[in-house]
Amino acid sequence: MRKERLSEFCVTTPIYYINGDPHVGHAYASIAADIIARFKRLDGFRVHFSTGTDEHGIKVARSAEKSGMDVHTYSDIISRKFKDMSRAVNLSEHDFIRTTEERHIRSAQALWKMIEKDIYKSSYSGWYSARDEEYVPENEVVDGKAPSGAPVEWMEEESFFFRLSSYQDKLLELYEKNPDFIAPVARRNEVISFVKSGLKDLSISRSKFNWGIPIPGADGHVMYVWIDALANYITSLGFPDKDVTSMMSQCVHIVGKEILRFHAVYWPAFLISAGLELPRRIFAHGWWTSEGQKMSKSIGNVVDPYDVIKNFGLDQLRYFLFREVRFGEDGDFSKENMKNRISYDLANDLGNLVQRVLAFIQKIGGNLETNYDLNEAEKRVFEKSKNLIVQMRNLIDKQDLCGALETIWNLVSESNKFVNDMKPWELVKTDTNRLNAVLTVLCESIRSIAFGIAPFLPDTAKKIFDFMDIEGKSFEEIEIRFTNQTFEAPIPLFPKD
Ligand code: ME8
Repeated sequence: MRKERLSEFCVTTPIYYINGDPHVGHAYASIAADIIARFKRLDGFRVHFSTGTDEHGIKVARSAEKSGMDVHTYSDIISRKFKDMSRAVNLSEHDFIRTTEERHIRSAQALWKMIEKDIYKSSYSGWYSARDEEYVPENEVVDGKAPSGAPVEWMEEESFFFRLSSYQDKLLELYEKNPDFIAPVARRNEVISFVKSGLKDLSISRSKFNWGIPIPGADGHVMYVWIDALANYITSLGFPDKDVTSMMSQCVHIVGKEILRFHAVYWPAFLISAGLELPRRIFAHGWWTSEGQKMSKSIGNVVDPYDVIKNFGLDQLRYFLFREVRFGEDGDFSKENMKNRISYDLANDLGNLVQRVLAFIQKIGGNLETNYDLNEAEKRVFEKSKNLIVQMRNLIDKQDLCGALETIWNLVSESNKFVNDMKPWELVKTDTNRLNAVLTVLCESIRSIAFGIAPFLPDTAKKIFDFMDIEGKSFEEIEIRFTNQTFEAPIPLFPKD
């Protein structure tokens, strides 16, 4: 029975700078959040899933200037490209937020008011990296460059500061009391040592520059782009008009490792200062290189998700990104590896299992009887199928997306082996009872597999659901046993050319 009130869950992607076109790195973070959102929805949760674009700041203003467009037109055009990418990679987001929207400006300003007790005015002078949108401490600048390799420039201006230094102990206590607040563990340790090394107050406004959210009551000052950007998460939940406490407490922020500090240090400090609820977890994922090199426009090796989808297929991309590399680690995007994954894991293992079993059932006219006892071998596969979602639940809650795929493919392999061992094409001539048992177990396994892959490969799962005449709307359907089922003749899921 469905629960009266659904449990809540929230997952977010970083909001992307609109200083260039979307590439596979952006698609990666977005698809990760989508997989988690889809899994939770199938598992009966009420899910809030947001993504969007980060449109203020020097970097965007300069890109607009370079393009020759006014910054509003420029923002509309590039933000649209990110929205189109969301469609192209089949995101199921509820909200695509733009930081130039009125609701967000109101929200960021309301947040500012709530942290005002920790804000003071002074002046700033130091090195700024526009590419990272970050001040760089003097001792980290080498040969005019930030640690990220981005050039820095000298800035001097009147600025508001946030008393970050007074949050050092509170943050360390937060990490201590909530060991899962930052994941993976190695990244958590990095954040803890950064905070232990001492926090300086943070400059959170700009006065030499106006492409940003105006600071309430301080003419000539706009918000530092990161305080503006981080506020997107609460804007999306309806702040300041709605109470965001319960969704925030269940919120997992998926971010790239390079922006973990903003999310795991500055963001909780702002939220504590405002008296708002903290998210449940910040998960930092790794970076993709392309054919062994950093993706860069000048090298010309930036992976365009549209090209990959055109050449290999969307579900193929969604599978590859999360099977090839453990989520949290860095990976290399290689076409050769992608071809292999598609050929072995998708076509040979999954495609073949579905094809051989469902085509066989269709050939013998379906109508499987279910009045038999399962023998040991049959029970093993049957139990494994039943446990698949339980195992996945645990892994998805740890954002172990690769582990979840491995678990599914374990069942795919075991099911293929079961077909080879049981030889239904011989049983059809010798033992109808056993044949029914074997085929029913295989249907259970394919159905569980279809549910398991649904968050990762939604189109492929839908095809299997259609072959088997299943709705595929909730994991609860796995509890319904097959009786007298007939099937459509399946078309190959991953045709080889
Ligand atoms: O940092 N590999 O935006 P951004 C993997 N606006 N992931 C990659 C990647 C790659 N090569 N390149 C980008 C910002 N990403 C801020 C965020 S959030 C409140 C504000 C992904 O356009 C990764 O998730 O630079 C990274 O964190 C995100 O895109 C950064 O996008």
